Amino acid sequence: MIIKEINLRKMNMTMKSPFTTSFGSMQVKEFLLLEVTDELGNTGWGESTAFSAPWYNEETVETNLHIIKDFLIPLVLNRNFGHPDEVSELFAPLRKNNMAKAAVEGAIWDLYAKRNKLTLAEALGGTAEKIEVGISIGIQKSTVELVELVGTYIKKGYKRIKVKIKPGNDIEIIRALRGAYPDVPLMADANSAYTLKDIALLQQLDEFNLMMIEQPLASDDIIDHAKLQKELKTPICLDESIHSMEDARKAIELGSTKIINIKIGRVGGLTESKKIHDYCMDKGVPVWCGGMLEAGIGRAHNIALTTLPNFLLPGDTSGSSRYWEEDIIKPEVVAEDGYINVPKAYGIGYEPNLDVMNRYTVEQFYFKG
Ligand code: OSB
Ligand code: MG
Repeated sequence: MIIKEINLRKMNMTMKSPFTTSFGSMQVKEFLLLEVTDELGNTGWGESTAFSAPWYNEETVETNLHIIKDFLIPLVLNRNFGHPDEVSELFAPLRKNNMAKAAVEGAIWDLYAKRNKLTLAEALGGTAEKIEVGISIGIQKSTVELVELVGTYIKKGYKRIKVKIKPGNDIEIIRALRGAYPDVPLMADANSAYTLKDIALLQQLDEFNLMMIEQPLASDDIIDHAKLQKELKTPICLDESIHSMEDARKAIELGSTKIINIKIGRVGGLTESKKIHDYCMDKGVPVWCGGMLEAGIGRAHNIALTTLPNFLLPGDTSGSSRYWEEDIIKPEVVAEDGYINVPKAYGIGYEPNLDVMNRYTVEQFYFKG
């Protein structure tokens, strides 16, 4: 499989509503899309999950553009790959920039699956025909509005509700949600908003029977999380702190986390995601698939990954219509009663909707081998 052409697009789409975390609010989503073509004319698609500004991690759309154009594309163009696992090996000498690497690697995984007449799920070794999904809800203007909004998503059948918390916006909202919905599978994501000074406060969450608390402490920490976990009944799930299977191993060995959120971009691609999945499965640590407010291409990759057997908890991969007026794939991703059916078509299983895609493309770069 020789990579002969790459088309890189910079996209700009606006979400239906702003998404607010402990860092701030976003509604406009800029991101990169990649289409790779092999010597036989097969194609594969990848999406970068870096945001416009470096608040979730250090990468941005512009740093990804630089790394992809100036370092990654020169490595893959004209190269003959036997298997997509070779891509992350090839990228290993370049430090970090995981979201940039994952976008290129993801496109090559899709290409490989299509060329070999496999679904991406099959190429990864996944078997589930449908996946259970939850929803991640940003910080709202008031607790009353949040409780009402959560109610609408429970009615739609989502299998797990995640809400964002931050200091001053935590115990009260969880108490209100538990009061209104005593039995719903509920969890909270802090996006690193707390420190060990908040142990007593975080212990108050223990009475609400949360499935987990996601990334309560610093994005680069695994030591303090281990201290915190010893003081909490609620399981800790790490998101921002995990960039590789080695990070997962260390965090699990230290007792910093009992559950891992796998995001393909954050860990540098599907090959590393699978390694984390396999390691966690061996250790009896459940994983779930996180989200980065993806458009259709990235969402399709998340669905394929989630078919692996240790994705035991519902992830953040909701239907397209939860984010977008119109998505860039056809058909769009549909979540019904908390399930997404895994597509049967080869590769990511969805076609690019070129009309829609072109309308939201602000810049294109073409590379030929
Ligand atoms: O921490 O999981 C997170 C969105 C942007 C950045 C970080 C996170 C999130 C979400 C939303 O929680 C997940 C989604 O719906 O795609
Ligand atoms: Mg998170």
